[in-house]
Amino acid sequence: MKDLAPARDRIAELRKQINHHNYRYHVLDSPEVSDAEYDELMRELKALEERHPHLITSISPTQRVGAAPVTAFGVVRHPYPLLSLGNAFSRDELYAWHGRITKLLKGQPVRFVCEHKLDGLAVALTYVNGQLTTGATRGDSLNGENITHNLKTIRSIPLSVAGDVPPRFEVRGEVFLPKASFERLNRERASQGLPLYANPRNSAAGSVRQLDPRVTAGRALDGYIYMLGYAEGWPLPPGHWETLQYLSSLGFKLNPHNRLLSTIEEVEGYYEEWAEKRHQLPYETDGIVVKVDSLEQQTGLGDVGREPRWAVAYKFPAVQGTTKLKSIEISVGRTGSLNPYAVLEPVSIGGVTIRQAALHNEDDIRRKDLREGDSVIVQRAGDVIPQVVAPIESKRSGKEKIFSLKDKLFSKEKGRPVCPICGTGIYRPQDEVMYYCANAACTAQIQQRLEHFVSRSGMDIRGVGEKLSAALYAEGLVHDVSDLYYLKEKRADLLGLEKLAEKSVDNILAAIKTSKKRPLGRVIFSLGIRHVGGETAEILAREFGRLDDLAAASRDRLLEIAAVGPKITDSILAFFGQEENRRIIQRLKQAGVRLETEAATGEMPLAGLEFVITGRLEGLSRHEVRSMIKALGGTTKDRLTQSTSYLVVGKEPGSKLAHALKMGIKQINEDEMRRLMEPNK
Ligand code: 5U1
Repeated sequence: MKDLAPARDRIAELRKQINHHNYRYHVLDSPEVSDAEYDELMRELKALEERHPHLITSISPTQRVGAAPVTAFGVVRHPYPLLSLGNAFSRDELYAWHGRITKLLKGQPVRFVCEHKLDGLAVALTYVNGQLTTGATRGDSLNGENITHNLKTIRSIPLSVAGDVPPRFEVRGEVFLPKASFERLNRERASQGLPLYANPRNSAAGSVRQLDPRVTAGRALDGYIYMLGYAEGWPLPPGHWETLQYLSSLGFKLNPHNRLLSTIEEVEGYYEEWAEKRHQLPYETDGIVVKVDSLEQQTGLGDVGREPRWAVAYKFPAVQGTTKLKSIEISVGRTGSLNPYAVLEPVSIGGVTIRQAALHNEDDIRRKDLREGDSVIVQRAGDVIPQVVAPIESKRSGKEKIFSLKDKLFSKEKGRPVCPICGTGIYRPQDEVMYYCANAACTAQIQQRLEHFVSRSGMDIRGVGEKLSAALYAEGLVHDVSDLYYLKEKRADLLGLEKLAEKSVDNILAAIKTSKKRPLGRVIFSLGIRHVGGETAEILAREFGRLDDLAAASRDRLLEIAAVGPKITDSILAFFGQEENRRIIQRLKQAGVRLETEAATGEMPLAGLEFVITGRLEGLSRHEVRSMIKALGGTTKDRLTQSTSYLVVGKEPGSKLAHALKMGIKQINEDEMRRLMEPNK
């Protein structure tokens, strides 16, 4: 008989390590290894336990599914456990899974449903007599947290479903925070000195598990349903795919990229397609889920532990890695904020070399206890700026340096900390986490302000990007944003700049001219007033109607606006109190930039028009588009009807596009929508 001692010892060692990492991750929020390294340990343990099943105990980390529910929310007992998924980390493992199921199914033909595996929070929604009665997290698979009130704030979750529906049924899905909302949320949290969320998954969980549903409601969460949990006393369709179509017909939101495939080679093709394209998706995904379509075959295959045999998660290559934090440097933002960033020993993560990562503010660095010279876990999440997740404390030598922004920027010559670009003194406003350069004329600030002004979410001046705005400034053609509108007088100087030819110069001048008619909310946002983001700018535009009225507003008047607190008020007053800013606004006005809302000028170009939106728009959030349409006299709806005037089609459109084609509803893209928004000429 073979000696079992080595396997037993290795299993014990792996369990110890995994339990330690679970504790660091879930309890201390201070991981020492990347997700990929953790997965590797878990995989080795599972493989050993499969080979030696008599060594499995109920307290092995492999037997645990999810975390115990937080009782503050109330506990929901799931009538059927919410299973988790086994993983395949390579092509070989996918084929091994396929081999196992085809053997068990004795060579019967199998069809597969492929879906994206979202990095969010798994939820179960129960409907009784067509009404949403309970929404719960997975919890420990049998008992979840009751988060009904919070889930009800997510617009894509139907509160009721009509028609021929089972008297009691449960659907399961994933709630997530789209990447853009995740970045926005973290930016806001950084400016408020709050701890940042490490990834969209944590932020979705954090947003849904709020005791106050109003907080959840403010977080732009979304959700896809991925299966029917159960349907009491109801004949089920024979396959998962048809069940999904049925759920879609009831109004549940399904991922439009789900696909029904006939061979494992096609499954592999689906995986490869999305391994490549996943960074273009508006949400985070860490792999695909492959499910056997036939429910009869699913039942035949059954479960192993808490994982169904009939499904597997085929994971994309890791997006975390470990490297060295060489130093922490400081850049200057458009408001003069001094932004620390990490300079890393180059590391390849998911095929992209990462050299730098955002660090947000000094408090965040302290909270994470990041030190110059540390070994760190770095994460890349799609288009999101790479982040340093945590230091690996166990790898410290003692030579690592604790970071202090003031020490870093200390000038011996001047005897105090100074801006790294212009050498002017720095300051930290009361109750703020950021330090600022005190010189509004600092070169770095001006360049950043220009870049912000011309950006897509700003005045959207196509053709004037980062490089050209830097060149315009360096050549002395533009000193502040208002100079852009006088460039036509300097046409000859533009030729040759950044290799610009006649045609490009014409296009740029035309784009600058077009931008004169951007809605007032955009103009306010583009001015770069500290703490005034896109949404606040929209609110200010609606509230005041004219930039002059906003500039003249008193402290009391500003504080009357619900969304404007003392911090934003102070910042607005300081901005318009500066002579230089008033001069810039005067020049914008003289150049013909519209500084009033359409409502203020009586123009309502969208009056009487009804819009439905599908897919992701580039420069605007859904919320911004809706409020812009409303401000211009139009209405938005969630569903297509005969009275829909236009379907606005963004990137990755959903099933509405096909419906619009069938119903003969006109479709327009984002640019066409913007053109409609321009005032009647
Ligand atoms: N898309 C998708 N995600 N996901 C997660 N489908 C899906 N199915 C799951 C899980 C845990 O579980 C079932 C296969 C039971």
